[in-house]
Amino acid sequence: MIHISRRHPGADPALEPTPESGYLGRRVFLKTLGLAGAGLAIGGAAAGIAAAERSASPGAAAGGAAPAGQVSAGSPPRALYPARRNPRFTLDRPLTVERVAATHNNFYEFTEEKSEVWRQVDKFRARPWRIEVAGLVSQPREIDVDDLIRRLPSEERLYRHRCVEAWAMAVPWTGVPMRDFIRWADPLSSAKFVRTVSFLRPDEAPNQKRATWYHWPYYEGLRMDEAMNELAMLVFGIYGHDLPVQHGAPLRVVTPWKYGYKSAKSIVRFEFLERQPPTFWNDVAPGEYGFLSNVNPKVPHPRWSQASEKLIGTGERRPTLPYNGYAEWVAGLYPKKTESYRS
Ligand SMILES: Nc1nc2c(c(=O)[nH]1)N[C@H]1C(S)=C(S)[C@@H](COP(=O)(O)O)O[C@H]1N2
Ligand SMILES: [Mo]
Repeated sequence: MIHISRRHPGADPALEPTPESGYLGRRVFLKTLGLAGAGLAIGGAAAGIAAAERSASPGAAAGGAAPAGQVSAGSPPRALYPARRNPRFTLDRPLTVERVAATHNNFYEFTEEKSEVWRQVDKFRARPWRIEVAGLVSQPREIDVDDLIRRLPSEERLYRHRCVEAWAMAVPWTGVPMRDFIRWADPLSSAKFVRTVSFLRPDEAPNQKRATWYHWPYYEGLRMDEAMNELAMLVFGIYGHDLPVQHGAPLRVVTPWKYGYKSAKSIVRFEFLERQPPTFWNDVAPGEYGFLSNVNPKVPHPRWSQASEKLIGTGERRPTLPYNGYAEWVAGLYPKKTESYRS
């Protein structure tokens, strides 16, 4: 965010992405030991599980159907991949090459260096993972991320992604419409905003330990009408398998009409609020990053133009589209014409 004029090292064909951490691999390992679903305390078992994950073949780790009997009690086993592709969302550009997207990331909890994030995630454990629902809801609760995912209707969508730094990509996300999650969460009518809080684990994310001048954990938020918009997604997969850590495993927000920093990764808590919450980047640099942060070619960042964007991988330049090309879905949310990313 702070750094703009870097080359785009994600385009370097010599880079190989990290193998996706395979929760299926881990589950298969637990099942082999007869421990699946036994609710074992992690601790001593962690090293063995991590080793099993590392040795799981990329094929085994690449998602696919959860074998019957390996989902938590109470959730019907359901194949998550391939998810039905929603034909309403088409692209005006080719998909970004998977390896390019997986090696060019903003994830400041690990490092500020985009080309290095994927190399710094080995200690991070995306499962087991609890999601907390708090604030103005009929009943605050906590749920295992896989339980949550299996309760909601999932689909694949091809979306553009536009970082405020003017790089862009186009990827196939697998996830659930955020509005279905919100209906499940059952907020009170007084809730006008939903705030997301990302993980805080300095021992697993090197920059949380090192860069203590940031206000960890990462916190973001949306207005309720934005979160209820058809476009807003909670994403758990990409390119037909679970998110690798660098893309925000196990669960992240995706709001394609907004600059990328609104799409918070690795979320542990959703809070429903009456008032607009502070956000991480706005607190870091209030003059540069606002709450709404809608993609707008006409409003330059104070330090660079937003008129065009550069596609990672190919380096192609394209004109920036209002709302990143999604005006049809969201322009009605913002009656004031001159609304800017700082408003
Ligand atoms: N928790 C967290 N979420 C985050 C970020 C971050 O640093 N931490 N960076 C944001 C920014 S600036 C962008 S552009 C996107 C990048 O997503 P990607 O790496 O999957 O392309 O994640 C967003 N979500
Ligand atoms: Mo970004």
